[in-house]
Amino acid sequence: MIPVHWYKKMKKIFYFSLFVFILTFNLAKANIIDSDNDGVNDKDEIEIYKTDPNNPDTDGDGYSDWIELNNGYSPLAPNKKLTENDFDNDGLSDKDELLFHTEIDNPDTDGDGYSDGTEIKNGYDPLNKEARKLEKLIKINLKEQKLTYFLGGVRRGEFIISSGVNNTTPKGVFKIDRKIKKAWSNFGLWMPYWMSFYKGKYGIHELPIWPNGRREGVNHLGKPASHGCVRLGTEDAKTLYNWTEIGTIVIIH
Ligand SMILES: [Ca+2]
Ligand SMILES: [Ca+2]
Ligand SMILES: [Ca+2]
Ligand SMILES: [Ca+2]
Repeated sequence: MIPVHWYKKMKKIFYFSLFVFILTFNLAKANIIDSDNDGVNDKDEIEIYKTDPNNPDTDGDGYSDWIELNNGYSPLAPNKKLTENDFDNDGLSDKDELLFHTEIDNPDTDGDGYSDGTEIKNGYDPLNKEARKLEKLIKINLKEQKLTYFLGGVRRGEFIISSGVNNTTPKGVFKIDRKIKKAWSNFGLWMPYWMSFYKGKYGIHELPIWPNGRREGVNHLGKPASHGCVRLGTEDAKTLYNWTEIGTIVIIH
């Protein structure tokens, strides 16, 4: 005969297993369930996109949530792209919120008192209460003559460059070690927004200016023309200069 306490124990185990099974089953179901049949599952609608899981066209503009999301439009605002909409008014577009995994309907995802937009603008992790910075990275593709920069692995922009002729731009992994707003070159011209990545020898800077005010290499953007530095167009150089920090990694390939 089975002792009573054993019987009770078995009964407990059975009900607990049943509970775990039902829970797992429901969680799995929630992942695939799509109540309004718009192609976006309920879990993602609720947790990520903040759309109505029971309405295939949340913003009522005639396009389903799925169509909008897959074409770069906001399902929360008629006729607005994800890049143009800022649902929670935190200074970060809905597109960026999705890329950085912050909450579209919460202006301060990590609750540290700084908005998601402010954190990204200043290079901080919007998902961490601690004042932790996200990694900044500049990638330079010599073959394509393009510079791309990333924050926390998210691409923030891309510019056309003009690198050194005859493979004079060094390849490898470097770090920005110096920033000078207007540097003087040994070749007798100014290099605005100069950022050295090779002990002051090579850098990224704006198209140089001769002492008489003439801009050098305007027509050469997109092809190698320098002595080894990486040149950028006027607005681009300023944008990158203001974004980059000493220590920002530069990968040249
Ligand atoms: Ca749905
Ligand atoms: Ca819609
Ligand atoms: Ca937000
Ligand atoms: Ca925050």
